[in-house]
Amino acid sequence: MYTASAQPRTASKGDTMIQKLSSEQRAAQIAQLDGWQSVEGRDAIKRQLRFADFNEAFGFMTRVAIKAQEMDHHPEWFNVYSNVEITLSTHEANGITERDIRLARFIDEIAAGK
Ligand code: HBI
Repeated sequence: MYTASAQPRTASKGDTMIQKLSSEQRAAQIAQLDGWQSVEGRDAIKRQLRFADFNEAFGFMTRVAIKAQEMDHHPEWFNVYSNVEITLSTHEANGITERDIRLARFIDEIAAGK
């Protein structure tokens, strides 16, 4: 359950950023990402990442957390030691939107530089 964020949300319900992608759009966008796959039985995408150690994994999570807060769009994630599993979906749209793709692209960029 999300609490309203401190900043007033600029996106209106009609905002394309929070409109669910069509299955064609979703497939095309996922194809351009790195290592993401659809979640079985849910309109969401997930990716597993492995780092050198816990410090690297948590440093990565910190960078993603800062970006997520900036975007007001947050991942669902799970971390055990050097492994991070991330799932992205837009809860307000109950599916994948441009926000998820944008955050996934950011994650791919910083993971590539790890
Ligand atoms: N993160 N993944 C995701 N999906 C949302 O719908 C969402 C979010 N972070 C913040 C947020 N929505 C807030 O804008 C609303 O809870 C008000």
